[in-house]
Amino acid sequence: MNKFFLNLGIQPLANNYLPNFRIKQKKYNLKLNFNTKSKIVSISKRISSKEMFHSKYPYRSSLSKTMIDSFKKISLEISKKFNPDLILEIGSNDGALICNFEQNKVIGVEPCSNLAQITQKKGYKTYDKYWDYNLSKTLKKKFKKIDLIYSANTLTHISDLDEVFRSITNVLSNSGVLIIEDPSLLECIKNNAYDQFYNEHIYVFSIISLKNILNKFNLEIFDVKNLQTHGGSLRYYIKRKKNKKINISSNVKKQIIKEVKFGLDKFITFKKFGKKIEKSREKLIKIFTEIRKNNKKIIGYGATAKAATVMNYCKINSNIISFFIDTTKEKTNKYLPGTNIKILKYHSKLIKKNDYIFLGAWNFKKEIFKKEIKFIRRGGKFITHVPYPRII
Ligand code: DWN
Repeated sequence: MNKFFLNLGIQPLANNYLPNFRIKQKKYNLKLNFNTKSKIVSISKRISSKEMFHSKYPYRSSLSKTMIDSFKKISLEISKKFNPDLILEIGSNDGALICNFEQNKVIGVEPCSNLAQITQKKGYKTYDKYWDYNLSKTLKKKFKKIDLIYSANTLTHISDLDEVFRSITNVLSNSGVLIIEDPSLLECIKNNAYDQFYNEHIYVFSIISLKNILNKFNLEIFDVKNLQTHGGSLRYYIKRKKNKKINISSNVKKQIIKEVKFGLDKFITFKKFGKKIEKSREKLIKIFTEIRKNNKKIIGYGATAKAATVMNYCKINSNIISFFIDTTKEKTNKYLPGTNIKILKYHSKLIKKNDYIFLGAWNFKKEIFKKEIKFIRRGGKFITHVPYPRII
């Protein structure tokens, strides 16, 4: 049974950057549910994949050093630990992971054709298709044996999880390994990171909920790692249950215990989270209003899907935040979805003139602080809402 615990208000599609804020855009009521049986947290309104992931999708995973480094590290680990003959990446984006492998060792699947083209041009076999059973049949016919499947920040974006895993089990070899990584529900709830919930993030997994889903497909988690990426993610290492050659690490039990201790299997935890988020909103609005009362300027750093979610939930407009800066070409000179706040191309000069910067990309805080050391040294301040609204 799905039980409602938080209403994040009327939201646009979080990656729908428009050249004019007056253009009418699709909006929906963003509500979060906890399923008391499967323990999965999901958003109530599902938007079709075609509307979200298309030939103009703006998000590029290779635009941050943190992500490049993380993908490099896991690529080395994959080669060293599993030495696969053929790797499949589901949701290869602009190739931040697959570019670490030789072209004949890896296949990408990326439905956003603008992104798929980037890796196709570099000689990587990339299917610009949605991950589904039909595609898995095509791959099985063509490649016979895929011994490693990797997918980061993608499977939680697909509504039909049964089809996702049925298709994976269709192509994964018997001794094959599936590695998936996504934001950790535990970290989201602990850090009050409510902006991890928006139209693209249909689910936010915990190990408890993922285990329940995998069970149906005779898959099991044999290891799990906590990552710093995207504000705290989990990387799950998965195999077929019948493959007894791989031992189950004690990390799996430890993570389950951690989540149960925190109450991720109980509705009351999410109910309390919902109340905390309403307070978080009030506090953030208060911080912004007081700064503006003193005629100080605030800009936003990182026009993320998360920032769009926060701005729309808190009903913040350009009277509060003058503009956002971002390095993504596809986002600049457009507006943060659902707001009249313009996004300007990142330039250090734009930072200098301001007093406060709201961290839209709070998940890259370390990387950004390092880059903006001059702003910090001359007394510039950052504002964040994670784990609670404050000025840094
Ligand atoms: O799952 C998803 C993740 C992985 O990425 C998607 N549903 C959509 C997207 O979410 P997001 O927009 O919240 O992602 P990021 O990775 O937090 O976006 C960072 C943004 O900040 C990018 O637009 C690039 C920008 N940026 C910047 O301008 N300067 C980032 C850094 C580190 C910088 O120095």
